[in-house]
Amino acid sequence: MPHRRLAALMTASALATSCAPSSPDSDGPALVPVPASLRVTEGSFTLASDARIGVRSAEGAPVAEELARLLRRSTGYALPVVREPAEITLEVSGDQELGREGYTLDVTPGGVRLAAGTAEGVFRGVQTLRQLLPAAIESPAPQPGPWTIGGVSIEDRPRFSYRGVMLDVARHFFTVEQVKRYIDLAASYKVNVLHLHLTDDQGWRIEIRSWPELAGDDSYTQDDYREIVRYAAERFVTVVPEIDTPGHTNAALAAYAELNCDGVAREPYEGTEVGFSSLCVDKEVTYRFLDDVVREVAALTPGPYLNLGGDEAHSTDPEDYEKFVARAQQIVDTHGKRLMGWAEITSGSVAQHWNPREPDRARAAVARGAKLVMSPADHAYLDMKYTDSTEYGLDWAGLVEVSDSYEWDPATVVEGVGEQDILGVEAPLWTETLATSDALEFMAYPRLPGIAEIGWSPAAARSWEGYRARLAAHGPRWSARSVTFYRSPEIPWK
Ligand code: TNX
Repeated sequence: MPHRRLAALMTASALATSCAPSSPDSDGPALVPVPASLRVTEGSFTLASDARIGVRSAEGAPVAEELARLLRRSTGYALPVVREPAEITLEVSGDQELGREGYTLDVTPGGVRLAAGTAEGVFRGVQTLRQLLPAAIESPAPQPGPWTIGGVSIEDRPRFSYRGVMLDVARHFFTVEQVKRYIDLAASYKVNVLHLHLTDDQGWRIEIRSWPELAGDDSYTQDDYREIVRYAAERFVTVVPEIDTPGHTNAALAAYAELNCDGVAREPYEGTEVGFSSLCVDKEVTYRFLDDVVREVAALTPGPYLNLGGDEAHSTDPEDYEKFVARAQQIVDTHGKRLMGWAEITSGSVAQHWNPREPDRARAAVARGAKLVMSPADHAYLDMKYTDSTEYGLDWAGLVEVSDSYEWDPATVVEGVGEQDILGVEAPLWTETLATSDALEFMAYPRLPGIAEIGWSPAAARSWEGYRARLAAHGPRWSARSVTFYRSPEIPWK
């Protein structure tokens, strides 16, 4: 190995230089999100066929098993999980120093040591470890290797606690299997929230037992939804269910005549217009309906948030809108959840900034004490076309090339809204024009990893030049996972 021989010949001063702090953004391995701190160290580690994965705590064992399952597929090695230190050691220390999601990762010729205060932190670190290994590690079938990782010492923790993706399963329905794949890919980039847009004018996609006509054929049973929640939780991803109200409700208004002010059921809708539907604010049945829906969805949802949408209620009188939201807030409180909604919502703990033309709404939400999730459509909307010849997508917020999706910062995008007002970021994927997993992936990759990095990495640690070089190395990883992605000319693909 020329590398080893070279290392042996190195003088002390050369060694000192090679161990000096380097910039995680441009030197060293192509990690996305870029870690808070990374130092390239001497030597390398090669995973051998008799390697073991060691984990002492019961808490870390499921993460170790998941890592083993992943590495076994592409290496073909046995990789037993043992309850003692081994070639790859995962450690859950209980230490709070790096927060709930922070971790340290050290690769030396002797082995890999990944430590965190929680199993969640170890899981985030495992995503880094995957990216340190050659791209072929992502293959579903055995590959030749060698499985070598350069020496590195990483200390990492997120900038924001909420790093979400939103999937619109209402405009087009996606099966449990399709959602699982979307979760899996996003979790590789340390995304920790899946916001599911479950209802809209075009469809109601979750079974509500007390209102059985809401959900049609293409929808989740309550067991399906539980399975999504369980699968997400295994990856330390929290599901935030959204039941959009009082607008975006044509599907409910078509299923139940009594929900309409005029008592006449609406026709089902398959178009892409927004803003034409509204629940009937003055009818008591509206709140019985909402209470039933929130009760059932809350009972299925372990996460703290319940999202009631609130966007584009152009057919709801503004005074009625306020009345409705106040009642909705009470209902969500009663069922033990925190209300979340789009920036229009006039109550709730968390509001989501989305419309670049309406920064006032974001400022108003902060003024009434809400935290913000930042999803400015001209940067973070994965359904915007990349260029005017992109096959899928919309362009109402402009064309969003990879650089546009990456070059912004949550703490400066809305004047008057700063770091302390922000819970995190989210990349929404609306599906008016998207009907297949290939289409979802084409729009999400490569933009989703950039939004994940904006949510995770310190602002000072990232730059477009560093990012595009690192991102290039992810193309082969996506190919190994059969991900359809957009080969943006902005990225020097490997
Ligand atoms: C605006 S973003 C919407 C959605 C559309 C999306 C398309 C938001 C809160 N409302 O209803 O699907 O634009 O980009």
